Amino acid sequence: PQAVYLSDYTPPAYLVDKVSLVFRLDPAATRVLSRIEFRPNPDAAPGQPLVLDGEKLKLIGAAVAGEAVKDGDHTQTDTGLTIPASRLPAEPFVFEAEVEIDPSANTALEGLYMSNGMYCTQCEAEGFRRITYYPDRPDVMAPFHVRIESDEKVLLSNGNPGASGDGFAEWTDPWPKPAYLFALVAGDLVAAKDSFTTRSGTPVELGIWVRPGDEGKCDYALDALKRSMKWDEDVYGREYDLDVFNIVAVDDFNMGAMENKGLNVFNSKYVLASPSTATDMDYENIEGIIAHEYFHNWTGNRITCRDWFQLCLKEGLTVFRDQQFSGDMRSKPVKRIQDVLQLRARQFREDNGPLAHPVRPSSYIEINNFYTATVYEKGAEVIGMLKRLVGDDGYAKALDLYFDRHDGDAATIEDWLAVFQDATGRDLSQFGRWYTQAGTPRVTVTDDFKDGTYTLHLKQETPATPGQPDKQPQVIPVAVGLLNPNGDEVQPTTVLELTEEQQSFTFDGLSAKPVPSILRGFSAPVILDRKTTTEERAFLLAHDTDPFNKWEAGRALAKDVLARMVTDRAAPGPAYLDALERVARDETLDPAFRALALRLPSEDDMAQTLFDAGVTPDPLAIHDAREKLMLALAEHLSSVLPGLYEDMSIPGPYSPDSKAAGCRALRQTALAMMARLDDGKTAAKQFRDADNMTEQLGALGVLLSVGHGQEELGTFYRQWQLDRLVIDKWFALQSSLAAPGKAADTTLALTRHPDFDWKNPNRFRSVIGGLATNAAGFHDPSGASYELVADWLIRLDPMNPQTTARMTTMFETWNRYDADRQALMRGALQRIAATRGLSRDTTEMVGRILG
Ligand code: HT7
Ligand code: ZN
Repeated sequence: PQAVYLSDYTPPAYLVDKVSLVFRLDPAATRVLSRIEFRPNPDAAPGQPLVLDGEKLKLIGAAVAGEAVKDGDHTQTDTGLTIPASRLPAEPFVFEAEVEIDPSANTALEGLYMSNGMYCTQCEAEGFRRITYYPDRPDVMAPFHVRIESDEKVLLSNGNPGASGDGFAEWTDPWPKPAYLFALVAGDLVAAKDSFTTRSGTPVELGIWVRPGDEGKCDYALDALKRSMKWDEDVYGREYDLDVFNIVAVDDFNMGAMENKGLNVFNSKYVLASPSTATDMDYENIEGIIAHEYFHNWTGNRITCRDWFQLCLKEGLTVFRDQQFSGDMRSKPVKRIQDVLQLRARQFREDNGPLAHPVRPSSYIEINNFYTATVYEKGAEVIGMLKRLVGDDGYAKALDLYFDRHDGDAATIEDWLAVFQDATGRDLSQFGRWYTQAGTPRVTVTDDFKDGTYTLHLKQETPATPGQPDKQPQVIPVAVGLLNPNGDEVQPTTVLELTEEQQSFTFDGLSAKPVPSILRGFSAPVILDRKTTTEERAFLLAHDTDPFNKWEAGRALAKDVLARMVTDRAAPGPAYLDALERVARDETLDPAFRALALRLPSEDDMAQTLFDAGVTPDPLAIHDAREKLMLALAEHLSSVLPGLYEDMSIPGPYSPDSKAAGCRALRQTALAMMARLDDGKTAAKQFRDADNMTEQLGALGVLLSVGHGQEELGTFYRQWQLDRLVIDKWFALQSSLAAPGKAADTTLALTRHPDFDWKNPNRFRSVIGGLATNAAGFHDPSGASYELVADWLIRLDPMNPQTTARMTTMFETWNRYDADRQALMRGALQRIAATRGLSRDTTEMVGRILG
């Protein structure tokens, strides 16, 4: 397959002034009639052919300027239609076409497809070309008029509703948009409705469209939507711009959700919630994803990307905005810790392996493979650093300028950086390397203290990554504070700007050598390397005023202890256990923070940590050590846990608010430890008594992790067998928590369960993806799990290349492990690669992972 290069970008030869579409819906033979008003682009070379993308379309007929396009007048291939310049008027002209498509055969879920009998579209990144012939690139923006003809009860598209009647509905979207934001939904749907009045007084009708019976599960999503709309007005000054905002929940979806203009389409998992079926984590995800897609209305839709290399322009910024929102709605420190945990688990993992790529990649084969943690999460971190460097006021000015200058544009990262330069006067040329250099910088810190002056010596190094052997120094904002040996802060947070390979920074007038708190708030997405003692870490855990670094100190302690348990079979020492006991007992700390501080690092995190330290990780030894540490901690905290468990129980009906969720998180942490002491008795009772999914599922997970819960699994299944989203959890729990030696067999058995509907991405991810989160089970030395996963990826690929390709990342860490496991993993990957007819998506991913 052919790669696409950023350096090859050329502007479109023709621009579009207006698109009119008619859909005559039929499951197997939908007709799409298009009328597209083209005009030559004054910024492109004149006299070019009209190149239209189109895939899996049956062309019924086409015309240019009212004249039918005949055979010989055009070239038609598997990927599109080209009409030579000689056949085109020099002036603006109308292109018309009629095509036929088969939504019922569309299992890839790109373009127009059917999900549970309902019509649905997914056009990002390049799905519109499966709907009709069109210049399917984000820098071609146009207003759309859509007429849907169908007997389905509800007919929806982008923009504002127009005429409707028996068997038809029309929609007009006045805002020019790229084709990837097009959406159409038709089916037997009902809406949960509400309204929002913008700050300038315009009423907006809100609708969440779901299958009949699910309308009672939309309250939280609607509330999150209204809070998002208000927040974007208050914090970014951005108002909504249509009369309606609709969201549709669908069961078959490759990703989380999609920000189509005025008609978001969501994976039902991120919309539907009731206390008895959704966990606290589900509620939090719903809030964050509703906000994310809504915020795209300005950062993505009104200002879109010039080309797909600029994906981080909309995704990094929108993730940053949704993280800010969730921090404002909940607890900022807790949100920051959660985001960093996720960044390290997903993005650092990616950056450390064969799939490492810059936040703005410079080439791709299949763009769907670049919706990555690096583009999204590191992209958000880069914006966080910019904000830190230019300050809150500078950031606000730059964003105002961005919206003023680029509204209606398809913009680039250069445009983005230029608004910061112009708004703040700061030269950002070196900062731009964050967008072009892959890899996680390692910042090594040493210090000295002499005559009242404390000096920090910082050194940065970014490892080689695929295609990028040499790295230049980056601008790294390192937020630092200093504490006196008695625990008082003597230097409040200040930001050091590390721009060279090595730099020293001094602090004068100190009476004693301070304890430094470095990289406060995780001020840059780097690995901090500093030799410290257990005592110093325990000191920071007790005294640091920066909540992130307070948590980080406990985390580092746990990692040290676990690493020594794995490598030297050392028992956990009292310094760690006592420090955690202080956290467990400290009622001044937010319960959600305490839950995070008491949670042990994941097995995958430990594997990466050991690998970074030059040790080949043994997943079974890590699992064992983690289990032992959990037991040691449980024993050490045995006098605290029952009280904690009781204190954190909340009387009254379930509420998903963050305070209550924090208490439940701490209660769950206590329960998991207690199960190591009481053989799961408390968990079994909680399972029986639970009146909400957080506590029911939490108890079941704990039971499984201590080798019980078989009976409860049956009870749970019987209770929830008609609820797809809950049964997804039931599947995921079993593959992710199966005991190491049993994971492959358990997962194999799950794939034979009558409810294993493998064509549904959520179900496939629950079962097969669940196995990947079970590090010790996935890396079983026999290679059985690798083979099982490979079998299923090979099977899924012809149906759904996008989800298959994404799931090959289960193997991205192969180079961390011992020679036997490496050979087994590479063998599984090679078997996938050798599959005849393998999709372009999966071929690219497997090729990159194998290197
Ligand atoms: N912008 C959306 C990305 C997305 C997507 C991309 C490729 C294939 C399917 C997809 N579904 C949604 C989601 C977002 O980031 O907001
Ligand atoms: Zn997004």
